[in-house]
Amino acid sequence: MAAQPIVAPSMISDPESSTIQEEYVLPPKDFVAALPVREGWSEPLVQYNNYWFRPRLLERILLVKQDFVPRADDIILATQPKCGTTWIKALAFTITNRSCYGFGDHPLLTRHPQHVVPFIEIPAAGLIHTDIHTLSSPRLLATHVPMSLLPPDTRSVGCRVVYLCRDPKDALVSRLHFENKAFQGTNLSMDSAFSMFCEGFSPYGPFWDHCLGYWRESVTRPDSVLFLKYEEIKSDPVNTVRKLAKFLGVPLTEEEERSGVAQEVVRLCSFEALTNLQVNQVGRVRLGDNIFMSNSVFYRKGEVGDWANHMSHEMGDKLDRIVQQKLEGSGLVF
Ligand code: PAP
Repeated sequence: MAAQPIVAPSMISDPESSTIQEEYVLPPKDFVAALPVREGWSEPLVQYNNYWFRPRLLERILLVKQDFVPRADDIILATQPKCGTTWIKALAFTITNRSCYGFGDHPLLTRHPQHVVPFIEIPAAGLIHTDIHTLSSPRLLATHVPMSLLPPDTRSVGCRVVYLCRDPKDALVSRLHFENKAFQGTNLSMDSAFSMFCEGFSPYGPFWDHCLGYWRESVTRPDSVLFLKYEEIKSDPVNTVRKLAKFLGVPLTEEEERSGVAQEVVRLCSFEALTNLQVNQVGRVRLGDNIFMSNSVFYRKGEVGDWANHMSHEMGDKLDRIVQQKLEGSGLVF
């Protein structure tokens, strides 16, 4: 892709932190190359406006911030990686398209959830190149971008955003497994991943700031931003489907309630059902021009509390204390 200049105001403020950082008018590659860099994860990360990113992805994020034209009826599924992106993609896709497909011949029986909802900032996500600008409305899109780096017009035009977060301990364990499995040659230990994560150094981290940005937005604009937790969906998936359908403007009808549509959606999108399908066991997900991940890498255990099998209770308590302190006064708790 040809480098394009980032035309941006010289100073921007980040609502998720007190950081004020200068933005330069430079081609993204050069701009990103000049940012602070730190090693530790499968690839060095660069820091921009308080957050840590893979350099190539940050280039994309900067371009998207400039080029993405949001539409009022866009639905954006926002997550930090490993917090349930695959699941929320499956649920939102099934809910919003339920008038088009029956459960017997549903696209999710033959397509990976990552393929049916494209990422805004990751080009060609999915098997086929997906140009999100040519998708018909209403578009269902996904992003890992922090609230402060979403194109500002997503707020002004009133796009609906569903944010899904997860207990940071489980998100960290999931991240560690993903890094070691998906990126050849990576062999990170729990100890080193833990200390980096606790310092706020992780892809798209600090974890807590990412959550806080969307949390605050959901408090001030509850009609536009729905804040969900992985654990809540696990404990009451049927109610989550109802809540999601209502928020997305397609509430379940009485007839649908009677015929158990919410239960069907939950079943189709469940970890057990998806991992039993061949499409989720073999093949690859395209996540960028030359980046492929095996379809199965997005499924591991799909459980709440698996952290206890991978870190000590002292570590768990320490991370809880850090997160509690960072979220203090916000009303958000894990
Ligand atoms: P991404 O953000 O990189 O796209 P994401 O889907 O958030 O990936 O992360 C995968 C996690 O979601 C895995 O968690 P685990 O490592 O703790 O097991 C994966 O198992 C879980 N997951 C994927 N699909 C589902 C599902 N249908 N229900 C519940 N959890 C799921």
